[in-house]
Amino acid sequence: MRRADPPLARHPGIRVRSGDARAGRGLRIAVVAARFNARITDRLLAGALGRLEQSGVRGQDTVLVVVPGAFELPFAARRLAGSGRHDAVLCLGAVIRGGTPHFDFVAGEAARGIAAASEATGVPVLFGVLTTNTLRQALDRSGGRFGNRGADAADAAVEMARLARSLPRGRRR
Ligand code: INI
Repeated sequence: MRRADPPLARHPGIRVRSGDARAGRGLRIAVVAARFNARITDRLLAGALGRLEQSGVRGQDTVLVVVPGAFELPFAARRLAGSGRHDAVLCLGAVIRGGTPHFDFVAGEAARGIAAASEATGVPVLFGVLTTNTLRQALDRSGGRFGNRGADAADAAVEMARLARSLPRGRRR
């Protein structure tokens, strides 16, 4: 737990649990990618798959599911997370604001549904969905000057999958 090391130095009795984003070997990760705005989501996907490979996740342990748009991400995420076959589900999409309220419905439902899929299954479901005002902003965040949110979400998937394996499961309600 690198970032919190200084505060912990004063509390030596505290046990820390955190996941290591570089420890992907042996993890089974499902990736769900939206086709809408494919120019952007292809870049997010390339970033995510590259980062998963770098972290040690094997190709045979990775499943890719493609859905039409961000609105459909929660459906696939819920099925995959509930299957018991994946340690984490990584959702990738790009919602770019147009001139109508459509953006708010698609982005809002994607976020709500992805969180609900994780809550319902106890499996980490990651939000690698760009919500931007312009195409330029989306390009900047999908392998441009502000990094690649797909790769960032892949790091978070590995970290959370590792953390999930180390945390107590608790009683079922
Ligand atoms: N889907 C996206 O992934 N991004 C968008 O920006 C978008 N916009 O703007 O319309 C979008 N719409 C499609 C939506 O996700 C569903 O696929 C469609 O409504 C069918 O349910």
